[in-house]
Amino acid sequence: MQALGTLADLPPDYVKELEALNLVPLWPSLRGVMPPHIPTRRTRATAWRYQSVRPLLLKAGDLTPIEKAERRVLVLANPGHGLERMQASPAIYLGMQLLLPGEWAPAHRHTPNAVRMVVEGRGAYTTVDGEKLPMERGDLILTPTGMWHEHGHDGDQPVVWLDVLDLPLVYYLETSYHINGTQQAITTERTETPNARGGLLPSPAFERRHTRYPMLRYPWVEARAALEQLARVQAADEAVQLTYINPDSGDDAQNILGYYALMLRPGQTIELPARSPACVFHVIEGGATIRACEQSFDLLEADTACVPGYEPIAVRNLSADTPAFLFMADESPLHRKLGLYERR
Ligand code: 1HN
Repeated sequence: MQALGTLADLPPDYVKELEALNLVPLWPSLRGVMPPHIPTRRTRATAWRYQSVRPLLLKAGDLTPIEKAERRVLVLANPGHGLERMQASPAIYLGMQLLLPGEWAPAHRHTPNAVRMVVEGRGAYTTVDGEKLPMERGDLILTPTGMWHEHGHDGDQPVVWLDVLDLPLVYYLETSYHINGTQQAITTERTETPNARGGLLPSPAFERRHTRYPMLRYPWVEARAALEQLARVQAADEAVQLTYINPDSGDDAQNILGYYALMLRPGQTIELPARSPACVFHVIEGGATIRACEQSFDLLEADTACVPGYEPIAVRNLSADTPAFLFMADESPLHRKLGLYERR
């Protein structure tokens, strides 16, 4: 391939003249922005151990009162992007949030979409547009774009959850902002939210409710039972995987990031093909080895890892006797909508 001209090939006076007019020659940078065959990825395969994060998060609880933090979070930042950018991948933000008994993280709404995966503790709740949602270990709680949300905690032990947001993308698009609110009046309080089950949807007053986000809490007990049921009927060498969907439309639960629950049978290894979106693994129960980018991470309960796009990934259950349960997040809804989704 013909090597392209560089900036140094050009007369300095000419380059200065361009600069003064906000002009840039393309050819010295063309290969950089569009390399041959495979994109340049800043995202590095990275793992965060809960055992290391937890004491530092609890210390943040001592050091910084909730009033001084609003959201007491340690961000899982990918060093490949630079820690100050607070991103795990091009579109994924990850953080571990701590709420102590009696604390309240005040109401706000914002343009980025968020979900919470509950890691530890009982008694906390998130109120989303007036709906009070209990937070139990492994539950997935949605706070979609524009919806009011606040967190409270009636229990007696610290509660920790993993926040997943599409903040890096929304920020890049110069569309990220928030609005503070006042404590929401609770319009819906129930421990059991009506869920889609067995292909059936609640239809109060004989009408199907077509709200944009009909389901805001995906209880882990339901997801786990569905995985076990799928494992019973599916071929032993196939991945036992469920997608968190909007039960009304059948689409992904959110517009930008995709969320999945994965069960690894005892001793099972699954090989995921190289796909364009970056993805995140978080262990709910058991343990798993993630192999990608010539690295290998043994993840135990509540550990989290991310892998850049365009890399094949192997996921192996660390145990030969018990299943492992993982939560996954990826950028595939975004890639599909943009027509960039690729599987190699
Ligand atoms: C946010 O609103 C929450 O509501 C958590 O708990 C993490 C990170 C960036 C921007 C907004 C929350 C966040 C966030």
